[in-house]
Amino acid sequence: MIRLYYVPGGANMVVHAVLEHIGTPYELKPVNSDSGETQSEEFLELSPDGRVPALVDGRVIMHESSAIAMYLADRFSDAGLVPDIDPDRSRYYLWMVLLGNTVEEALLRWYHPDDYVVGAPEQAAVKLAAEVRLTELWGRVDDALDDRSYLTGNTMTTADLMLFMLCFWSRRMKMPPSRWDNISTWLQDMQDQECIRAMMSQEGLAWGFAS
Ligand SMILES: N[C@@H](CCC(=O)N[C@@H](CS)C(=O)NCC(=O)O)C(=O)O
Repeated sequence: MIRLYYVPGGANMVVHAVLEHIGTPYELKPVNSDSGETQSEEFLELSPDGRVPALVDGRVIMHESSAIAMYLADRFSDAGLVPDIDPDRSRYYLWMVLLGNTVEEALLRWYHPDDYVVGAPEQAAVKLAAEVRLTELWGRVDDALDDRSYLTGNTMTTADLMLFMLCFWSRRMKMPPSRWDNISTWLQDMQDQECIRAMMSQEGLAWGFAS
């Protein structure tokens, strides 16, 4: 059976929502990052950076949320999480990579500036720069939602589930993504999606949850 290693509210959220949407049986395995479990020899074999999510699917062992989400969406293609007609498909690749390596990276700088620079003033500057960058990126996401209901077209894909996780992480920032009109409308729809509701409830999360 597929096994997903997670911490509540971690980068596993997108993978968890994908699994819920697909409806295949899977097992959730909690990992305690505070007790150092993510740095254990056993876990590092699954995820060499010592980070969640990690996924085991038979002989397949993966880390990196966007890569795992795309793998599962392809493996269970009947679930309809990957658009198969261009230009939606081209937008899907663009957003999965941009969300995973640019938006998520800016958020990690905001949450963990100590991973990037030493010293309190330097860390405050990294955080501020991350907020500025995110403000620009939310504007681009909002533009993409201007003439379509979802990020890549008119059906929900893995890219929307990835974006939802990143919006959730950003909800307490000075300029949360919900300030943008199209994102706000999209967020209301996404919060009602069955797979999002199931993932949030199983991870003990709510939109007002302070992490
Ligand atoms: N780029 C990675 C980021 C993963 C990541 O930063 N995970 C955090 C939780 S959001 C983590 O595992 N932190 C626990 C730790 O560092 O011990 C991904 O998207 O999978």
